[in-house]
Amino acid sequence: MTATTMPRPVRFLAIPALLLVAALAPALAATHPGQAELVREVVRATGKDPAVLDALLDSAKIQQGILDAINRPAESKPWKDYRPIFLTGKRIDDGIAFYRQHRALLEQVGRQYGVEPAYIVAIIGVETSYGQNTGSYRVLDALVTLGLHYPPRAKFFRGQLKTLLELPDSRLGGPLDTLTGSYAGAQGWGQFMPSSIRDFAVDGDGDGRIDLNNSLPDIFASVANYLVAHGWVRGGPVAARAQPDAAAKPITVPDAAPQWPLEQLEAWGYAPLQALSPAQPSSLLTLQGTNGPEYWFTFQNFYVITRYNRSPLYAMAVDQLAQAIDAGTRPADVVQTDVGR
Ligand SMILES: [Ca+2]
Repeated sequence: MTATTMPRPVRFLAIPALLLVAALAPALAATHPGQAELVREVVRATGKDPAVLDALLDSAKIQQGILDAINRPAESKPWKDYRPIFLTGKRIDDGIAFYRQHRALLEQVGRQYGVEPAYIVAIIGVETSYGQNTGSYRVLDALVTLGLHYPPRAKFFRGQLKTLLELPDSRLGGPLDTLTGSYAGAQGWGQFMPSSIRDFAVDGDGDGRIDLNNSLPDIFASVANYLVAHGWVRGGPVAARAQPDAAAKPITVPDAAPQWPLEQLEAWGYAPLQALSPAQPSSLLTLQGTNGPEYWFTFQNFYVITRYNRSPLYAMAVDQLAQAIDAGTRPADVVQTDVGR
């Protein structure tokens, strides 16, 4: 389906009919199903001009490519196939170069928020290859297509569309109808959805605006703030290899939230390969590695990364990319052997 197949509002009417048209205007003006109600809600919440909102929504095009993208079967690659996509030599080298180029700002933001800067860089690296690929879909098209024309996900995406329309101009990187992003409407170097822009984006450079496409201070501070707001522990471990013994108890967990003190997992037959506090709240993750199953202890900060993207493989890729970037940017006199990696 394309926008040209949608019913269009009647443009020409005899003058005597104008009063009647005025009475029916909201119903006739709606280009998209549910548009009138959505505009009413945004006006109620913000006092924005309904004519401006309607004009924005009228301009939104349903994009088949967006519907195709969301309908693609969810990726269920094993770790051995997922890892090579993100842990490429180029992505690691680019991350090291990026860190070196922006070291002062990254380390200042890292100190301010209590987030190791290599993790800020790694998230930006996995999301958009350090800002090189922030997405070319018009955000308005993406969220109108998924929010108003795709019932299976309408609840979530209509909410994101409503939030986008409610955001003050100072929280958008430019005029709303020019914004681009992923097929799901995520924007900027860190791929923030509108609700994340509303709740977690910050004005790092203090110019009174938040620009997640053009201001590195805003981008770095927003990613750091997102992590902190979801419980990042300054200096805390993320993940560490576990070595099961022959009688190790099989463990499945509902998500990556820490479930047990590390010593409980040890008692069940999983030995750490590096020094870790026995009381450290932990969970256990099993991955299909190149050489068979890999067992990992995961900790609070791993869980926090899964708040950015629910996939544990994503969180593991971010952790390993961050480790590689950290190893490549650490001052030479403090280089240590990272046991177990
Ligand atoms: Ca700013």
